[in-house]
Amino acid sequence: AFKKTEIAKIKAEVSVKKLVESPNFGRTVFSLKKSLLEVGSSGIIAEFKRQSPSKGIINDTSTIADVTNGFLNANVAAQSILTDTSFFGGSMADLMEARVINQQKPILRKDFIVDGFQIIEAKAIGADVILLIASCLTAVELKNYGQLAVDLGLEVLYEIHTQEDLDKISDLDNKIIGINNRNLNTFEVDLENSIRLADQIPETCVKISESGISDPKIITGLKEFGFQGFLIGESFMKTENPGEACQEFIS
Ligand code: IGP
Repeated sequence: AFKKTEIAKIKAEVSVKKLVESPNFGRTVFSLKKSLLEVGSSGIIAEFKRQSPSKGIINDTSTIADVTNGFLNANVAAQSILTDTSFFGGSMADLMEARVINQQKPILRKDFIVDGFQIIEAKAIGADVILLIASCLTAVELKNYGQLAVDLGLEVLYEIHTQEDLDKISDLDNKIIGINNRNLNTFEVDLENSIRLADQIPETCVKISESGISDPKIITGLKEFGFQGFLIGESFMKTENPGEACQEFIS
């Protein structure tokens, strides 16, 4: 007879095997870094977000297909898709559906990654980039999960909110760093947070400012501090036509 732990291990191996055999697993990913640094890039990573713990329902009418097409038309640098269900009402099905439509720009799997399995899953559902939130993980986990993602050919967006978060990331050089303007505990948004932490990040990194960006003028300002990427959800999603709102923002 098998022990419980042995059964769990076999089950995990079977499901990993399934993921590895899925058609998306072998695809070549689109590089977020490349897309953000391209000449003439809008720098905008537009997020599909139905709801959030801080705002409740943001949009429950727009479909993932419409929004994906709209964002691509607006010439975003990349798409972010929440796959967390309990807090954000997202799903892996959303990401898979977007991947079928989006065959040209990187897709970020936006979720709380706390297990290597989710990284393998990310590749299998068609994501190009995973999010690692420094405040949710230890320095060792950040390193190991980062390495696993790279081994799978994925890119990593390391999200920080404080200097302590930044200090947890080893070998900062050449990494993609996102500064979240929203405090995940209090939900308070402070755009100055990006500016405060900007010069603590090496020049070799790609710098992204996340959350609370509600006006194109904010982007102009952030660019002066070296930001190359801008992660925007609510400003687009709260409108009836997120794609159009994104287009107006960019032009
Ligand atoms: C988008 P906003 O304020 O434009 O909707 O923010 C994005 O930054 C935000 O959804 C986010 C997030 C996260 C969500 C940033 N980090 C971590 C869930 C988990």
